[in-house]
Amino acid sequence: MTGASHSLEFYGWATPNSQRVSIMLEELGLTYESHSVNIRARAQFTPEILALNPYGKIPILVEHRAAAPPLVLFESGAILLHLAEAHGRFLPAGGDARAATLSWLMVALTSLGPFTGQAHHWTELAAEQPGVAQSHTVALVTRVYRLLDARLAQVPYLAGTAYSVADIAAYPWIAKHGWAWQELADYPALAAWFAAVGARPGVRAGMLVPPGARLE
Ligand SMILES: N[C@@H](CCC(=O)N[C@@H](CS)C(=O)NCC(=O)O)C(=O)O
Repeated sequence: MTGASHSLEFYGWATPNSQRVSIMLEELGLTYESHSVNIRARAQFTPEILALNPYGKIPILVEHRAAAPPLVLFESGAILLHLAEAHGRFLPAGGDARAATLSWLMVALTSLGPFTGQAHHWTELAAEQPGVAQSHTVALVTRVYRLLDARLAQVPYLAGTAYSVADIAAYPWIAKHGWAWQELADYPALAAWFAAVGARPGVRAGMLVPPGARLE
């Protein structure tokens, strides 16, 4: 739990990158204030948000500290790593286990998330929906799903035996499998992992932050 001199403010919406951080906050049992930034209403471009993240994106985490200026963090991966290291949870401190966890975290950060986001653009959001763009981006996601399914047929969690930031970074994007025309039934090990991770109280709670936020 945070102390009175060390409070947290979370800025997010009902989006996968945002849910990564709210899941982590809930998994750690931290107290935080949640601010809604409705990206469909372009709230990410208000002066208040741009002052925190000049990229104009969520999630953002502000850590108020007694003896130092506030620490303002953006980029979901950077926030996950900061919280994992600050609290000594969900990321091994060193050695092979840490290296493996970071490898799978990077797959989630640099392939699963961005590829699914691009697929979603072409399958649903774009005014024009060229088949070549759809098939290209969906194929990129399919390759990642096959990778994750094969991995999870061998071990219970992405990093191996322990639940980690890699699972937290991947889960909310797998929840959006429909964005990239994926069927979880085609990936039995990934589907079993998705059910197990999704049953965790911290994950269930984190997926509902900010309260009432809806992307559609
Ligand atoms: N690499 C960034 C991506 C953040 C991102 O793209 N956030 C989306 C919501 S999931 C957003 O703010 N979109 C609004 C926009 O790009 O204007 C991260 O992992 O935090």
